[in-house]
Amino acid sequence: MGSVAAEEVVVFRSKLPDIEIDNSMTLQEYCFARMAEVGARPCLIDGQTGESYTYAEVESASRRAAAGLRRMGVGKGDVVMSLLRNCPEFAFSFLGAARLGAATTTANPFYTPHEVHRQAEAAGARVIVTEACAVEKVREFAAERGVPVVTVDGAFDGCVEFREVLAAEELDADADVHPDDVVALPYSSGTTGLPKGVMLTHRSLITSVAQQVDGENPNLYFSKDDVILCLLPLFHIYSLNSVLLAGLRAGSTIVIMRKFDLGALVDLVRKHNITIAPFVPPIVVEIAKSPRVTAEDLASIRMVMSGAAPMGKDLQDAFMAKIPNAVLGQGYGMTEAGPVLAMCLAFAKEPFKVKSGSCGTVVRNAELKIVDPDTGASLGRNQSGEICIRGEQIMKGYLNDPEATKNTIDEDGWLHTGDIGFVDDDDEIFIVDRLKEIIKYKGFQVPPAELEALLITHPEIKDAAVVSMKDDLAGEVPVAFIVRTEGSEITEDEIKKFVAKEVVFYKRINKVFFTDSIPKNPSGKILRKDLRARLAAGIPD
Ligand code: 4UU
Repeated sequence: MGSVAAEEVVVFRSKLPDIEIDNSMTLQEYCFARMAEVGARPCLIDGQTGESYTYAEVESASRRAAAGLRRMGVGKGDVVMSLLRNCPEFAFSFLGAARLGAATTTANPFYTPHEVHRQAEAAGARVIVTEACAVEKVREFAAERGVPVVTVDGAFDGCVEFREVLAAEELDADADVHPDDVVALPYSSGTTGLPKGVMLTHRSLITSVAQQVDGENPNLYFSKDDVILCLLPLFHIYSLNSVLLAGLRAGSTIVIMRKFDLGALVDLVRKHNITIAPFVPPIVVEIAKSPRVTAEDLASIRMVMSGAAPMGKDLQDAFMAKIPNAVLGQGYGMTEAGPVLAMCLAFAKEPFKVKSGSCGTVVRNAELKIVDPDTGASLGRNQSGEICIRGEQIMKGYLNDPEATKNTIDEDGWLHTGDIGFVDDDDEIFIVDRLKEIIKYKGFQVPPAELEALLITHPEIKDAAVVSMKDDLAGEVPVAFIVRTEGSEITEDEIKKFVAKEVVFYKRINKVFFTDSIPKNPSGKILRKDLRARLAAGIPD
């Protein structure tokens, strides 16, 4: 039967022809391949301080960071944890580690100590690079494990300043790196369970970036003259891949913004003549709605990209009315997919006409299929099913978790996204639902399993289930169904506070519904669909 089904696979491809991708080099060689041409051009600009680094300076800083990290004991196969808001040092450290054949595991500096420790421990971090706002969170862990802590914004007791790391002589030669060595190790819960280390190799990231910005007619056309706003957090794969790495490869200027603020954003756009603005839907909403932001403010922007969460047609149309001269479209990514599966073809150098609400067309040099989630049968156009992707850009697997890897990438090499969507007559992809349990708060991952595991540690909670609820501002928020232990009168407020102490702000429980039991299937799996249906019907208990 397997072979019959295999013959019937309907494969969707880009409208752009495949290109030659040399993914046998290292990621840093690939990103700096045009150094002779761009060396003296501005590469990174720190939006806050105005400090600017040319391509040659960024390359040199990455060689010095490599040497400095090596002095601290980092070598091939090791992991550096980057716990930073956006700053130039993020790039120096990431590229420096890559030169040593080490991987960077990125995490949110606003994580709680508990969240940071868990990831640092699981990833086996050898050095932690962080900043003032997070340094106290890692102290204890670092001391216990003998892990050096590097800070980018000042001196702290017992920590090394990034300045000192950079004071090293440039690394003479990069480590001998194999294309299948891991270079980035972001954490994602994927289609189910707890966050896992996603092994992205030099080969996967080069392939992904090339699929976007390389070729005679790049799908995502960034040029040397473009100025890209790096506002989305670099610790998330969207910004790391499609802003930093893609921007470096294209020789563009990248303006780094630490945190979102509409006024500051407008100032930066005006000051630096930003041409490309990668956003997430909540930012698009805020700009579309703000009477303070005018078309004139944003006049230099020629391209606005949205991704990481759904953007409906209405929002897209409302935003386009605000900046009529820019192209607005979506990218569709998933950490495990390398991350980009699909990109708006109106972003191409020779653009195609596209529809509002579509999340793009599958990238070139890749195959996409839609399967019936129940039967696994491959579906044709305009039929909704699970989106699957295949190509050299996808992850090598989850770190130390062959079981989860096998459940995500099947034996034919197809990565199952857990997203439900269809491909229309013009090869455009529309996402309509999600099969997987992940909740996306403004594009950030909130893994229900993590919150459930935490909730049931409370002595007064017998059982718990966390599902998403629609929210105008955040897109989705986590809500909990709780079964109290007998005699317990624990309140909604107490439960919310209990969770809030342990998790980053966007994982906080928004609402609690008390119930007698959590619906489960015979093997004990929570029937989230039933709970979501209860919410939708407005009768949660
Ligand atoms: C509806 O969100 C991401 C990566 C996003 C990305 C990356 C590079 C966007 C554009 C780009 O250029 O990764 P994760 O792992 O945090 O979350 C993955 C999930 C997807 O499976 C899907 O459910 O986030 C959702 N998602 C989207 N949903 C991502 N993009 C979209 C989208 N529309 N455009």
